[in-house]
Amino acid sequence: LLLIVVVVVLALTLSQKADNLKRTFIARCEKFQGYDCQKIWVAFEQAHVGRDPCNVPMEAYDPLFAEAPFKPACNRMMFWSKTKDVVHDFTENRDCFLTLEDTLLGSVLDGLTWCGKKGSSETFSSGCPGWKDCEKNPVRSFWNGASTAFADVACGDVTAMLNGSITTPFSPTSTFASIEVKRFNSMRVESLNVVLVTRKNAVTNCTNASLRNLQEELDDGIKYNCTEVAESQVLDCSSDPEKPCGACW
Ligand code: N1C
Repeated sequence: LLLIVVVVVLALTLSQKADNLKRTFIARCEKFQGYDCQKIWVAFEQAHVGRDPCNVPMEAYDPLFAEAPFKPACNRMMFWSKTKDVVHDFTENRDCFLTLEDTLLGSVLDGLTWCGKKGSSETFSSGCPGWKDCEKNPVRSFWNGASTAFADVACGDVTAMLNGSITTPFSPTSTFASIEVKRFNSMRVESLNVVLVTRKNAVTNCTNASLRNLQEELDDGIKYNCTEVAESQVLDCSSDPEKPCGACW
């Protein structure tokens, strides 16, 4: 009897997790005005439900991206790599810049894990492949597709916050390097402005070798700038709404 109870409780908690995912999805979605969140959920589901969780291509999310498109915000678009916490601390407090996580789909799925299973019509939120377990897992394909679409609409002066505390701030395996930079189009993008976030024990500056690779990757015609900025200065600017965005660094 005890075994049956344990099994039932376990089954309930597992299935509840997927319900939680839907609740989180809808609740986060409803913070945005003018969208049909049920319809967006259905478009999200169709990308992974019933599929082998290691065989979800990026294109599976095209109907989802069509339902809630990424709108260009010229001169305000912010990209990042290995600086997730500081960049979002900044964008949450100030309206200067917009990251992918500030868009509907980016904010709805940030930090979540999901997958389907062959022969099942459910969404699971545990027992899913990790980022590196297989290339075409649903989470990775979503971020690859979303990063592609977000970088495709980049325009004007674009900013990227990179991490000055690591030896390779522009890492070839990052989403920023492998996808976003390659999508910046000189017809739309005027310049790329790197904000290299440093700490007291900074190991990197703007002369870093990986940043030379970044400049070479850029489409001809896109201007490049790099500024070393102390993390404390970024955080100060986050907490000082009076300070004009242009005076942050
Ligand atoms: O691989 P990264 O950084 O270079 O990816 C960051 C880059 C940003 O400019 C975003 O536009 O790619 C986009 N992006 C996200 O917005 C995002 N939100 C959450 C990429 N990945 C994102 N995640 C998760 O962070 C994702 O699950 C993956 O595992 C990390 C990648 O972070 P990174 O290596 O610091």
